[in-house]
Amino acid sequence: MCETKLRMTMKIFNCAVVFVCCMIALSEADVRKSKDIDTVGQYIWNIITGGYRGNGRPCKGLKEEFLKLMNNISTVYTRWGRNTCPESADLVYSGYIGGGHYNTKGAGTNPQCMPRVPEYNNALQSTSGSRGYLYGAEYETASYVSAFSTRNNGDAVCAVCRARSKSATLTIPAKRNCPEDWTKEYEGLMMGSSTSYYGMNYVCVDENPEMVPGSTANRDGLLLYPVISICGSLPCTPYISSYELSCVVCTA
Ligand SMILES: [Ca+2]
Repeated sequence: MCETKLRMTMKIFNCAVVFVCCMIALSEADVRKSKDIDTVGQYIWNIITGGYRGNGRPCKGLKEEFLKLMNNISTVYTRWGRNTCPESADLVYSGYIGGGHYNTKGAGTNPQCMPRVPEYNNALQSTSGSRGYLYGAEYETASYVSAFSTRNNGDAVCAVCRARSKSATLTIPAKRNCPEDWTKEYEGLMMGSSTSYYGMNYVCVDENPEMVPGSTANRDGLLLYPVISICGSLPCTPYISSYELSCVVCTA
């Protein structure tokens, strides 16, 4: 059995033991009669922390197993516009934002976080025939007043981040804060294509964007523009005409 399968089997076994222990606790008469969720929860926690039935059997050591399982839970998101992750997350890799040319048909609409060093597999070097082109991205923020203004034409970067002990990622447009019980990973500016060019998926670019040093030469490629709200079907107020939209990335 390979190591991965063995680890998975162990996890399933551990979960099964926790489940059985919880069932033992829930079978106690006091717990069955109780409608107080705190009482039930305390029984389960006692099981997990080894406090049930003589401090150990059959559940001794489950606290460590439980915490180990919790540490293995994670969720992944891309932090657009930065080389690093927030303190709450580990860096998986960093790279360059890539995608289709702003004014060319046939490109993918979903920007990619391209690794710094690619790996090719028996690649043929050719532009003949039918091929899709993938470019690097530039910030198009000449008229922007914040940190973005000094990044105009800068080559855009990204980081893929793994948030520990979290299981969900949510990007909310037009918000700077997360719902209750969610953790804010970063906030930023909603960016996408210009109304004059081919469409692309919106991305939430960090409010303090980084770029490749010395990259402000205008070489185009995938272009990242601020996105504004337009009144009509979108109600104003509370939305405001032509305001650049914020965004926030949350985990839970
Ligand atoms: Ca550039």
